[in-house]
Amino acid sequence: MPSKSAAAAAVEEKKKSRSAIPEPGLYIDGKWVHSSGRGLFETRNPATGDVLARFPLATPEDVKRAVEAAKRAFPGWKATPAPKRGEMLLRAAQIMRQRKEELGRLVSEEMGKVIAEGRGDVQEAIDFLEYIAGEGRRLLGETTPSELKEKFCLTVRQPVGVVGLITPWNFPVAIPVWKSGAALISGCTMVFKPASLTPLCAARLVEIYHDAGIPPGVINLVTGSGGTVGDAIANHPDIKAVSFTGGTIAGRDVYEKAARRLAACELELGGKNPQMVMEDANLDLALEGVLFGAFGTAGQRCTATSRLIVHEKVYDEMVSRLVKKAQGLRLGNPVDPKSDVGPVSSEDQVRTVMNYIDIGKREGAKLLTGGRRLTGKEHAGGYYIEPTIFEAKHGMRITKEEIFGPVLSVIKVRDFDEAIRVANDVDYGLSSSIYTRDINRAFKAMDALDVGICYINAPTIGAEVHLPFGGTKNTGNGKREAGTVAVDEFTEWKTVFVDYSNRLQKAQIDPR
Ligand code: UN1
Repeated sequence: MPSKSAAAAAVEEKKKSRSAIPEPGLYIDGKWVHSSGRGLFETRNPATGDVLARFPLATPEDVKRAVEAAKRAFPGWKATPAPKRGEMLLRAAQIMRQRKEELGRLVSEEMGKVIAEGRGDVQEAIDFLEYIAGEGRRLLGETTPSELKEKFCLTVRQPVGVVGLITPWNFPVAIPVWKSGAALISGCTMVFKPASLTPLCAARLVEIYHDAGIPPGVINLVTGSGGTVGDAIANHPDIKAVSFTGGTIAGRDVYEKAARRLAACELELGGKNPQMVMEDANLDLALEGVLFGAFGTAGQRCTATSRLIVHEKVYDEMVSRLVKKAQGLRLGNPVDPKSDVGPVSSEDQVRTVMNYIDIGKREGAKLLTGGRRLTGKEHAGGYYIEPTIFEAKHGMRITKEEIFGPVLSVIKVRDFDEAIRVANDVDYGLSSSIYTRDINRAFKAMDALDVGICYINAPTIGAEVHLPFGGTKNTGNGKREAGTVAVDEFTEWKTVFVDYSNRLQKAQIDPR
């Protein structure tokens, strides 16, 4: 039994180690502040279970405070010339570039993607900031002739006001930047709620914006649960647009709440992305593509390949080579450059993915490789699931529902038409890919696939920021992020008629 002083020392030690864990708080009106509540949650490294930081479980009161700050900041930010706003975004990109290694590592540690992809996440954010900074010198409107003499017609984009951004954990830097970069260049101020698995990445991003000179109140970070903070954002009467990336159920809920008060809403939800391999494909290339598409980011991309649809003529060869390759992937700590695949993001995610593996087995899909959670010494404390491949029949749940983990279903088809039919026969429509050397088929696929993104001879993942991102069906609500349309969700058109005739002219009524 330890002596009293040893026990006291142990308590002291515990306290110290507790206080060594950062607690950044909320960022409201340009300052890191306490929540009005006392609740905290932890963010952990999914490879080890180590606690990285604690953040407030913010209250509806905190959201109100954040909205008030954003409202106060809005007129000044709107009045800031858009090219000046762009300069600040460019500065943020420069800071991010300087801190790329540290941030990439943090992405890896907090979210669990392998380090090369952690750096990629940050690079995607840099790319977008650089791209959208230039939009500050465009934000183009139209001029067009009037039907009347001495009258001038034009359109201008106006920022919608305060916006709410609700972001996921799988791209903890890139996706918050797609949304915040587009909102900022548009002249909006914001309340930003990051996923509860990756608030530390969000806090770093906010610091970078702060250091880049974004004024107080323009960005406000409120951490906590979707049920409390997300709801308060979706319901707040002064939040004019909500941009959400996440699951379909939560997305529909946000959409309904925003719709009730006629706020704009942009959703980017799930996917069930197919890679099709035709009999004339370059199989080596198709093989590399599917390994990256299905098991990159441990399958946790909205764009991840979750179905491999293979022409019967090349099926056996493709599948046997794929299984062998998948078995060679090294599952390990994501910060180790030798790891090919990292852990999934949380215990919850383990449960969901393992449940789908069970469902696959029960519905008669043939497990070709993987299927286990690894808990041995090398993987202790982490959420590791083996790259898993099922031979499945189209129609099984594992071929229709989003799993969001390292689980791939392979499906045999007779021909191109069946491949397209199977590819389209799901409730999602985000990404897709076809491997073929036949240019006619490539173009036919491009036309026939009911999706937002289509790759020819490339995997389903890896979209570039200067093109629109999003999907059809249950993947969203018809909107797109990034690309030339990135500012659409954060701006409204104002149509202006200037009559310089000095007389009352009546459109539609004056004689022609
Ligand atoms: C996502 O999974 O939600 O296209 C985003 C890609 C990445 C972005 C994915 N550039 O795979």
